Amino acid sequence: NAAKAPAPRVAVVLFLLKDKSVLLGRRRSSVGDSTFALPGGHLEFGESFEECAARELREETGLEINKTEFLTVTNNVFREEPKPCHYVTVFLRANLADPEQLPQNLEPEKCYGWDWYDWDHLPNPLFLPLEKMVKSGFNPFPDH
Ligand code: 8DG
Ligand code: MG
Ligand code: MG
Repeated sequence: NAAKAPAPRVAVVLFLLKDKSVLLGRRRSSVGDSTFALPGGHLEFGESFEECAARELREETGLEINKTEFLTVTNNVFREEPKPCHYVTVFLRANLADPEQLPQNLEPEKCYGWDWYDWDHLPNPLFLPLEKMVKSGFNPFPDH
């Protein structure tokens, strides 16, 4: 029944880079529960990828960014999750507008907390889309 078939959705997620670290939060969600993931969320009608990344990061952590750049896009089908879903996930990177600004856990019902993790010592388990990228050798830093 086509009317009931769920459609793929667009997600925008952000590698927020600070020195050799990235910002990750442990998810509280029906998708990838308790895994470490990037900040991000659903693209809203009319938004650019950059606007979406900045908005989601602000909503989730209070942080402000600059120098936002497109990195890549991946196709992610979550068949085995309690609520099966399909995301076309757009990955951007950015830097903190103010390197002194600290992340706040502004959506504690969706995240156990945010922290910086050294790229060479990422936590486990990573959210599957991120895990796949890391295993493939992907590196989000401009000068690696
Ligand atoms: P919103 O209501 O604020 O728009 O959405 P959200 O509650 O912030 O959604 P989300 O789960 O954080 O992100 C939407 C989807 O993006 C998520 O269900 C699957 C996909 N996604 C990936 N990789 C990542 C990632 O590393 N982090 C996040 N947050 N989402 C990701 O494919
Ligand atoms: Mg969100
Ligand atoms: Mg989110």
